[in-house]
Amino acid sequence: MAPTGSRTGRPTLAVVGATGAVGTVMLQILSQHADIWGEIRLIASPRSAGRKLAVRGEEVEVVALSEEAFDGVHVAMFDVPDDVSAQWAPIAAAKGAVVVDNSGAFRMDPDVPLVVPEINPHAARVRPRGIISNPNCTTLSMIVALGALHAEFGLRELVVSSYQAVSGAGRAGVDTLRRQMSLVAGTELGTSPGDVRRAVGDQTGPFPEPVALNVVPWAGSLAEDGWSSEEMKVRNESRKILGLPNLKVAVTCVRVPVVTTHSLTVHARFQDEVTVAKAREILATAPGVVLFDNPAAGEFPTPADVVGTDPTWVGRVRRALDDSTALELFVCGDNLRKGAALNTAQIAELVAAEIIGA
Ligand code: 2RA
Repeated sequence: MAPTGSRTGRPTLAVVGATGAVGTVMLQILSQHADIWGEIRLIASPRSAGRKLAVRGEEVEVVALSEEAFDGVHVAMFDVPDDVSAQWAPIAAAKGAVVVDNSGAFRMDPDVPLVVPEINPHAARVRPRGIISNPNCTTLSMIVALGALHAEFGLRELVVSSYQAVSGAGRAGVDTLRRQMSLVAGTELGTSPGDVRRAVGDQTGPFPEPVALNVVPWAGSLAEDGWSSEEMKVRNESRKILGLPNLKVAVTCVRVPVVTTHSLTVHARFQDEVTVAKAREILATAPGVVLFDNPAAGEFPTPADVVGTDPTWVGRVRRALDDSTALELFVCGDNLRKGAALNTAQIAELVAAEIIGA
């Protein structure tokens, strides 16, 4: 085993970005999961240094991001903007930490594995740069269910629409929705063109349009030919995780007035004929997936019930009417948990098991 954690002989974990929306959930998850870590060091921008945050029932003081902050760290979970990860993840790795990074900085780097423990846990062991990437929350909100179906039927094509929660855009996204909701609550707005826009004003936060009483067909930045960066992430990451470099993928990303939990409609076409009975059997038994699908009883997943839970929830399972090789699904996943903090923690736990067993 590599050098051990200073307090208990177990690996030392650093949480970089501990004060953000995802960092907060990371600390909750670390407090709920089996206590495998020695020291848990909380790292954030110098602005947050000195704050105390609760983890494992103890108050821990946040230290400022610096090279020394990684002294003796075995595993570092990063949830910071792309440019901060691009600069600091290699520094942490050079100091001997295995970095599990939730930014977009390294996801498509061929020398950085992109890992979902239910699908490709083996990939986490091959990390030439000492960095493992965590997928984007939109990809993660559907990919566990699709990985299970792919293993049985052989995936050929995906056509996806997302219904993304505002917390995907961080605390600013949540603050924006709450502020706009307070401005439109109890009014008759939403009945004439532009009335919502006039009520909420120019402060649309991280979104290009008002999000209260609205849906916004946009997430991320402008990529080539009218696609958004978010849509390209879902395509490229799905291909990499599933090991299907030529998978056909068409995605439209939409922001909806939901605080937390991304939803997606998925049209998935496979190599062979599918049956709903077999698909249901796979989804009902796949690790990390809950099948909740009884429309006759009004039972299907919705963000209001899925938020705060770990699994990928699947409902509305149907065979395509015009293609016996395709399934239609409605999928929900908490974008801050499995979509970010949970998957990152699961990868870190895989690495810890490797370190402890070495
Ligand atoms: C979003 N998927 O929902 C992004 C965050 N990573 O905006």
